[in-house]
Amino acid sequence: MKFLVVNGPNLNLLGTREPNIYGRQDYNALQKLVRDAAAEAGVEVEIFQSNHEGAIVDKIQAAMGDCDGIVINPAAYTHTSVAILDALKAVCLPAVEVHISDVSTREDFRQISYARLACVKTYMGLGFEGYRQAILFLKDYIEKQK
Ligand code: CA2
Repeated sequence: MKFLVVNGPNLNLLGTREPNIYGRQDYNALQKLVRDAAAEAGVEVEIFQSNHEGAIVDKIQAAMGDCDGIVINPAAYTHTSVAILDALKAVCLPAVEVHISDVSTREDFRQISYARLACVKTYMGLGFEGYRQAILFLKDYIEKQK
């Protein structure tokens, strides 16, 4: 079983600013947590980060036939991107949405999530741990579908 983990714009800068919201750990630490969680779940993982909406759409499309599920933190594109929503719907792969912060308690403009409409579950406000839980949940979810 193989999962694609997608991270959207500016998440490559984790650990450099806003530690009160996103913590002090950097993007390398996040990638390590994701790889460790995948090993724990016994799944293969590919991690992708981009600051470009079209590149994220291309990567989601490329997952069709190559991956069994997607974990996605679309970052700011969560709140704006119908293109990412459509790509998630088009590939028909189970997807889980992750946010490091608890977007439900933040600004009004963060209250809409387009990506969520194509996701089977959302984890938010758990810091990096949300990615681990998403990977474990997705493995379980896919096995139950069989
Ligand atoms: O909480 C999350 O994971 C978010 O997806 C993070 C996005 C934000 O736009 C979403 O509303 C919630 C922002 C990621 C920006 O990451 C930064 C990294 C370093 C310094 C500042 C921001």
